[in-house]
Amino acid sequence: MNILQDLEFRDLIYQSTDYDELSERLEKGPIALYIGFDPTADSLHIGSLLPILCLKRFQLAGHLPIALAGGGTGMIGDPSGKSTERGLNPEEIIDEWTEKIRLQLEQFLDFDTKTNPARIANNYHWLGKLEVISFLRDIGKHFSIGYMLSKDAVKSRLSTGISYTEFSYMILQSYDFLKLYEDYDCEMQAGGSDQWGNITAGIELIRRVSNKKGYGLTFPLVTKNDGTKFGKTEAGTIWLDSTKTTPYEFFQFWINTDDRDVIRFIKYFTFLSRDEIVNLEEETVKNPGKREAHRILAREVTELVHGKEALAKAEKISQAFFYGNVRDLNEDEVEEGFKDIPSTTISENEIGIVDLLVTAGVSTSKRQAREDIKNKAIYINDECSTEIERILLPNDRLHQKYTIIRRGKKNYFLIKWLP
Ligand code: 629
Repeated sequence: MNILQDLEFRDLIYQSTDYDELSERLEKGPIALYIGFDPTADSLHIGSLLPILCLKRFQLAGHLPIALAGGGTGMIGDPSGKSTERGLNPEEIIDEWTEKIRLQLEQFLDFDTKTNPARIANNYHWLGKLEVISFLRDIGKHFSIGYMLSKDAVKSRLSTGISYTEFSYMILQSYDFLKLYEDYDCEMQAGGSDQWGNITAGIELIRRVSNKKGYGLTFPLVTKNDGTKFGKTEAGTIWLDSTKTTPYEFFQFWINTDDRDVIRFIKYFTFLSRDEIVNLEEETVKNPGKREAHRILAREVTELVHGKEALAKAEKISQAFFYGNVRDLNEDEVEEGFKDIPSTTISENEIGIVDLLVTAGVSTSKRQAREDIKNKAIYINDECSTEIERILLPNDRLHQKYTIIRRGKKNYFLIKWLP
């Protein structure tokens, strides 16, 4: 299967410039292609993962990926897909974020292979040097206002408002494509479906300035069957930075994929082969209760983003919760696993269980606490605790500082003891 057939099998192609021409060009030999990522936060999130993995797919197929960090465009703000004007962040912050994003992008691509090494660029290097007079004379002249107004990102904002700053964004992204074409022979730009307007504007600029042919490709927006937004949970955005979203949370996010989405996400986010995916799909239809596809999805993506070791830890924490043996977790694992679980700090050296249950919000009243204990619903460090008079002592602490309370099957609470 060639790269286009693979992308098609995975339903990864949303729009492209003339398909037959593109297909012919890709058959001819390696093509350099790029995708841009603006520093709008101090980390990329899983919304960027699909495009990053597509760069990797192209590299694995022998092509030359360029990951572009938008140190310059990040100073302006892309109106694509945004219904309101964005605030401008301070330049020092954007510089810091650009560097972090550059490092994240690096980890997914191969820079050492002799045949088709990946490259990384930061458009601040050229956009930051542009002079307003030459910019307007040399580049601005190629953009008619009518053309710019016809782009969705602008058109949709005319009634609600768009500044000249954001209006100009497409010119900068177009200039990037031209620049990368000239300096790196980069013939193709890809991106999410929201980037189609910017990509085609760049192709148009390349045609006008250099009389050369540019190619464009977009991926579908990742949707979910339940209609909620992909990449967010109640706890917030799923980031690629492990200090913002722990590998355990990351793993859980994928494990919790809706059954109706799981095969589609395996196609989007893993490098499983077509045969493996087809088999897995059959297996899932036969045996949906096994959740084999969910496990494979979570394992593959967590390993891709966080590595083998972090995956092993995430799986260990997940199992401890599932089988009720949190006692086996080491200090690190408790911290990672309980990051988002309600916790209470206790300054006493010892405390009666009924008081503790009320203080920690496990039970709503002392009466309820006694009731819960009698009903065998309370577990201390995953051991059922039936004694109403029990006093929690220092040796009820894991790693000298934690006690884990569970009510029923899966309501966990963390007690942190002050030393
Ligand atoms: C300069 C900047 C370029 C080319 C692209 C860019 C960034 C682009 C953009 N992209 C989104 C972003 O940075 O805003 N103008 O958050 C984001 N992208 C990945 C996918 C996307 C897109 O990084 O293209 O569609 C999300 O899936 O929204 O010369």
